[in-house]
Amino acid sequence: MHPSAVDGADAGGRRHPETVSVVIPTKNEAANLPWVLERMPDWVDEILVVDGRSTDGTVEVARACRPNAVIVLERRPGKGAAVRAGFAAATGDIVVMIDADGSMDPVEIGRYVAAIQRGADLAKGSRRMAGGGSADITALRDVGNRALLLGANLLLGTRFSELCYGFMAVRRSAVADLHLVSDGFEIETEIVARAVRARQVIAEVPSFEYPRRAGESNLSVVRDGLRIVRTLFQVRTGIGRPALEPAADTVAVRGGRPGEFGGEFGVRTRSAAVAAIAGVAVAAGFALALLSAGT
Ligand SMILES: Nc1nc2c(ncn2[C@@H]2O[C@H](COP(=O)(O)OP(=O)(O)O)[C@@H](O)[C@H]2O)c(=O)[nH]1
Ligand SMILES: [Mg+2]
Repeated sequence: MHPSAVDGADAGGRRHPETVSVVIPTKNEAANLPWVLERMPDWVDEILVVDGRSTDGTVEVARACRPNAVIVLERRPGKGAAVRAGFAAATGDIVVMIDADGSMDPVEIGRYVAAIQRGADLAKGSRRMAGGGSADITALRDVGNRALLLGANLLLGTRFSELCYGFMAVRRSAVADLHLVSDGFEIETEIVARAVRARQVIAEVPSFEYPRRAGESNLSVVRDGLRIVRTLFQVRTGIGRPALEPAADTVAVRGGRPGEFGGEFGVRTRSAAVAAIAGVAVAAGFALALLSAGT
């Protein structure tokens, strides 16, 4: 449990301190996982390593570093499938997801947990707000990310500073309302988009992204970028995905600076027609961004 819960500073007024689970998707991360596990705050209650059939001994390394880590073997391939399996297996009140490649520092986990304890259902990391940053992002990814962020904000009627970043925390009791179905790297976008549609309270917290410590990224900018566009469009329109309740007129989204949420603002969501036009614009914008970046 997070120290603030021990102090009785739990903003929700809950009587029991809340427990924290950390879900780590891994695909051949034996060289990086020890760094991540060593830097895990000691108040984390449960660590779940969701392995994608690694062939480099990742599971053995996890067991050696943390004998009591829960090892979940992914049934279908993909980071999204792994994250969903981790969420399903986690038992903590608050569930944090973090990459295993050393690009995200577990020391930051306290920020995410604190945001949930202050009332957010979803706390999402942002490299683009004060106190955050990236030493990892390539020019191509930066352009693609900006295009997707712009599109997501247009489609969802939000003002997020970040979209495609996998350091997040959720209140476990709110996960079922998201009806997540993604198998791939579009999972992060799906979590955010569905949280907006489910009118959950969303907080952004600053995060610094380091270079992957060893090995290569599993992400393909074009393939996964297009999956993200499709996910945004599907979640927004309900076409091609399990339907959600129609979104209400307004969603509450909270931005924030380190140590606070900042102002809360209600944002009107747009009509389906505007969303469809925005969707086409997003796809075109993303394609143009990729072309101009020279792929
Ligand atoms: N279980 C599982 N984990 C995956 C899979 N693909 C990627 N990951 C993990 O997801 C995290 C992010 O993947 P990474 O390749 O670093 O993508 P990037 O950060 O977007 O470049 C890392 O911890 C990977 O090991 C997969 O198919 N299955
Ligand atoms: Mg990475």
